Amino acid sequence: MTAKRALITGITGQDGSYLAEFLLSEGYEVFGLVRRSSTINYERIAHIQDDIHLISGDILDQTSLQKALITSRPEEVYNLAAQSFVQTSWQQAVFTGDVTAIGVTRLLDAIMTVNRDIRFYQASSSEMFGKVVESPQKETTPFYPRSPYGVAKVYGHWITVNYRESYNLHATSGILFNHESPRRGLEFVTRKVTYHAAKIKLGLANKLPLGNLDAKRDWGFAGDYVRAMWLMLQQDTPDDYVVSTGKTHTVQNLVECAFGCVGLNWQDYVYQDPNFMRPAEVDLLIGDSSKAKDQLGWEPQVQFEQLIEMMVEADLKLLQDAHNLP
Ligand code: NAP
Ligand code: G4F
Repeated sequence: MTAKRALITGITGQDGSYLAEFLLSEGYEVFGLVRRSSTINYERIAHIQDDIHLISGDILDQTSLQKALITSRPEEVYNLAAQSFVQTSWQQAVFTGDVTAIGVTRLLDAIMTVNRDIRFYQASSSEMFGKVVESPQKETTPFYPRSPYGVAKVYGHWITVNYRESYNLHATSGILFNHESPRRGLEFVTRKVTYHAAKIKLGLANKLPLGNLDAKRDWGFAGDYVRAMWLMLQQDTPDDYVVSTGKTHTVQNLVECAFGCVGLNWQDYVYQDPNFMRPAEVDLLIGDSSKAKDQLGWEPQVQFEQLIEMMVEADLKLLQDAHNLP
């Protein structure tokens, strides 16, 4: 039997790297769309680079998407490409819309042109719930986005639903709550905190500026969440699914946990910096993923405390290696 083929946009990102690993372990031939940059940023996929195929392209460039589909001939496409940092979306609102919203339509149109049998996954987000109108949030909870990023993701979600209903595409939207890992970008709050806790422990820093410590998030492990993406595309019928842990913690809980891992009192190092406050905040996210549990058989394996410990340990090792410390 020939291997199934999958194309991942955003393969150089946190989720793209875990998803590529997972699909390889399932016997897939994996293709990844990578955009041109003056320095190569393949750190997250360096260990599997010989096992995957990278195709040059950009979610902003329609023709490159069509060519990528023609070259890779995938059965499944996972659209993970996005300007994914909420804070930046206020500084670059139009760009965020072009990449994170209209990019989805470009890719769906390319699928319409090249092969309508391709199964499509859209990386939707709990940021769409924003100023939440009910808790916990589930598939039927109305959206109320609070950032240009959240607004762009709402567009991406609805265009996916619309192409499914208009053209009968196997197009699915995974509404994923925050998920983290040692590969998380340093600008996101979990990684910023675990990296700084490790740095302070090793005597390489002595301060950590943060924004809103009261915001609550439903944080899970990225490795668990990419499995849910794949399970969605194995269903006969496309649909929308919430993926979450069902537990919520404040940013302060996160800080306490990370500094606790290295035996330090967070209050000696953390201070509030207005530069990290947002013009509009998402105060509380907590997801109800019972549909994913019932229909996909998906459940998270890694708990919050384990996740933060894993990230702190990885950052300690990273810094020790980089600075030649025992
Ligand atoms: P990430 O680490 O920021 O990765 C984003 C990826 O998109 C990178 O590979 C990036 O490439 C690529 N990209 C950005 N602009 C592009 C463009 N114009 N053309 C092609 N590729 C482009 O994000 P992530 O955490 O892995 O998240 C993956 C997806 O899930 C994103 O769509 C995100 O919005 C969504 N999501 C994430 C979470 C979460 O908690 N992580 C939750 C819900 C939804 P470069 O490496 O070249 O920058
Ligand atoms: O880690 P964050 O930047 O993630 P945010 O905004 O929740 O977005 C992430 O999760 C979404 C899913 O819900 C994804 F769609 C999105 O792509 C991204 O992956 O911030 C989390 C919370 C916020 O309330 C923020 O105000 O932490 C608060 N925070 C407090 N101090 C901070 C900081 N966030 C950052 N990045 N940096 C701080 O210093």
